[in-house]
Amino acid sequence: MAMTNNALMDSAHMARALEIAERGRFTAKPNPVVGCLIVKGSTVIAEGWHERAGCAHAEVNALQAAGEAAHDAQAVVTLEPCSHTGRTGPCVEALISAGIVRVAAAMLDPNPAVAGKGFQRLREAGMEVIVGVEGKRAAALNPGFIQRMQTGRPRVRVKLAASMDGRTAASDGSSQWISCEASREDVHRLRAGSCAVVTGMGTVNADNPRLNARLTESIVQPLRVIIDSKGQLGSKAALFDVDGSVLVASAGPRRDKSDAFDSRTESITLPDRSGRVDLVALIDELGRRRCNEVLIEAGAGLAGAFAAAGLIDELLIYLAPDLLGSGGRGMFALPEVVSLEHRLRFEINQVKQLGRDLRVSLRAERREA
Ligand code: AOF
Ligand code: ZN
Repeated sequence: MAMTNNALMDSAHMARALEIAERGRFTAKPNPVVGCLIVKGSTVIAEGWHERAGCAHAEVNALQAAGEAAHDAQAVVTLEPCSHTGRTGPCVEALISAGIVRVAAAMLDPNPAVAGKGFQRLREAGMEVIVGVEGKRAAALNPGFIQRMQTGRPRVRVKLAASMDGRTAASDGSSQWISCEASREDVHRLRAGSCAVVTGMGTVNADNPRLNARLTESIVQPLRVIIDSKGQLGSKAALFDVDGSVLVASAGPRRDKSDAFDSRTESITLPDRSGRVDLVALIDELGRRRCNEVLIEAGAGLAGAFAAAGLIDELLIYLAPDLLGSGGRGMFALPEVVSLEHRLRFEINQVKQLGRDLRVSLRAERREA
């Protein structure tokens, strides 16, 4: 069926609302990114987006920019306007009192505190409400938020950098830098868009990373999580040289009890039956801490453990067009995979060239029901 003029206009406006929502990518977490336009006919009167959790929502920012002109206008918004009083007041009431007559929204807010109640309130107030404009694209803006709201668990992404022959280090252990500048900057964008970045003690000992996101844009830094089963992490690690919180997950007491962490570091104990950190319990804990996107940046041991536990939603592999030879370190320790029938199956989601590297995005193969 051909799209009506209204539908075409809604789609065009929504494309712009989706674009401005992206501006909150590194700062809105753990809230979703949201964009909103106030329009009259084909004219955009004002734009707003959600910049920071705890601050004004997209609709309120757009209404404020529109001022009196919002009267009799329409709102185009990438997410259902909220009906609850959280850290800020309900957007539906702001839209109603500003005199908005029609709302075109991309999708329902999966937050159970809203989930349809926003649309209901707008309709009760006599507004025309259209839902589903560019819905797929809007859902793709906030996959981690949607997953956490629906399941309590964050979206888990594992990132690895390797040579074309799948080695993460040469046989002497040297690994800096396998990937090119463009890939490394991309990883900083991944970190900046994540609520938590997770690594293991193997990586801390080998690379002494800071694990923060280093870009020129304004960033709410991710929580840095260290999986330290044996309680070996020392307070002199480079992690502690930069701003941002650290969560240390271990399976038992710390080795050196005299070496205290500073006040922005929290320790938790989550042992599994074999004396290692229980990864499922850790991911659940990060969900409780309102993490939408969790990025795992680890070596073969931990990456293999996440894969074997079936915890990976997306695998991002940065491949440099170089060979490091079969003596180099592999990407996943998977001792359970001894035969082809045990292989862990993924499917290709996206392939992109970054500088001289390839970034391959994989997701777990969907099993047919
Ligand atoms: C909107 N517009 O721009 C955003 C919404 O803690 P609060 O008060 O900021 O509320 C956060 C919740 O509000 C969040 O979980 C989601 O359901 C919704 N986000 N809603 O109408 C926005 N960011
Ligand atoms: Zn709101």
